[in-house]
Amino acid sequence: MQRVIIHADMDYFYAAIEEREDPSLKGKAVVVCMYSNRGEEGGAVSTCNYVARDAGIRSAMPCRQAKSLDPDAVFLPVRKHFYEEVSASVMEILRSSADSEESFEKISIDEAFLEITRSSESDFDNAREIGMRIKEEVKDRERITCSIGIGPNKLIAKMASSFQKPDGITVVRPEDMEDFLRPMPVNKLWGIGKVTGNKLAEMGIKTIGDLGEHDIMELISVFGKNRGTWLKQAASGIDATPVQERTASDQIGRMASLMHDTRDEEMIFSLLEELAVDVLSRARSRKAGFRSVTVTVILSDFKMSTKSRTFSHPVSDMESLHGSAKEIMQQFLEETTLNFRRIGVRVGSLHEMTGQKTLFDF
Ligand code: DCP
Ligand code: MG
Ligand code: MG
Repeated sequence: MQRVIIHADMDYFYAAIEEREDPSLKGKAVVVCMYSNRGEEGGAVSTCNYVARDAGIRSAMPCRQAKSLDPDAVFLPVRKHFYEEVSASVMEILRSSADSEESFEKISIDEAFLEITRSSESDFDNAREIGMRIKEEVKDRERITCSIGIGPNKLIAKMASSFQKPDGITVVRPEDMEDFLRPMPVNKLWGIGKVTGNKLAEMGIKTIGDLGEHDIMELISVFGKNRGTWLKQAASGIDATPVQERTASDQIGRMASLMHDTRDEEMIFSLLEELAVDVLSRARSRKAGFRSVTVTVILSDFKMSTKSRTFSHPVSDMESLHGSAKEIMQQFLEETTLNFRRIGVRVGSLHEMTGQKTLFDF
């Protein structure tokens, strides 16, 4: 079956969140800076919005240089905890659009791959519709934009998402893959860094098309067998690597925001129960028992904490899950006076339960 993969990447992520939080920033150049212990002078640009990019400001540039490029730009310090929370919400939207829990792969704070082979029925027009829906949902729920790339594999999807930025969507069908890649500068090929880029330039290879036509034996003699073969294949858009959650394949979890920041126990415990019911039904549909229950809370200061309970043997009943989740939550409530913003429930150390009856089967 023809694979269909989406890569989604948020636009100017940290700066977009700052813009959303303070509408007076709209239209201004916004630069988010990672300040060092030398204070404002020693920092580097983490990211900036597109107004600032028009002035030539870029990620990793010294903040001092950014300031000289646009003295009117607004400089803000990085608020990592806050961005991580927005990231978690975005990832939930993306994960729920993938074919299954397992066909989702977060690759950084603002980007992920999703396989949609099944839900698109391998049709790239359907895939575009799914991509548009994701963009709308991210915009509605988080009030930021993202760019989406769709292709027959991860390599093409990743390169397609950066083709039209910001707020773009680019669909590359298998038959258009080579035309899409051929004219691009070779250092745009995903996986080529500075060192390889420089070596290729020395060899007179400027575009991805040049690389695809280059003698494979020469590539192998310069880069070694694995890397040389990879370069040749990647230049033709060949990539068979699966979309795979890198961590947490041994876990099932869900997080959600409370209606507003609160310590109201009724609100917190009713959401906790809803999450536990959802997690349990997913565990059961995977015929999985579990040996650990973890509760995560994000407080009003955006700090995240987790606590777990471990059982001596795998369980799969509501009482074990919900009962321990409630106990853990009670402990969190006793430990802090802050309001709760988001909560999550997760089960881990999954065990296959095939052939065994669970309490639910009776
Ligand atoms: N980031 C950082 N330092 C860098 C690069 C990135 O701190 N050198 C952080 C800030 C970015 C976030 O990671 O907002 C995501 O990185 P991206 O490369 O996706 O860049 P942006 O989302 O900011 O912009 P774009 O619209 O190009 O995706
Ligand atoms: Mg981004
Ligand atoms: Mg990114």
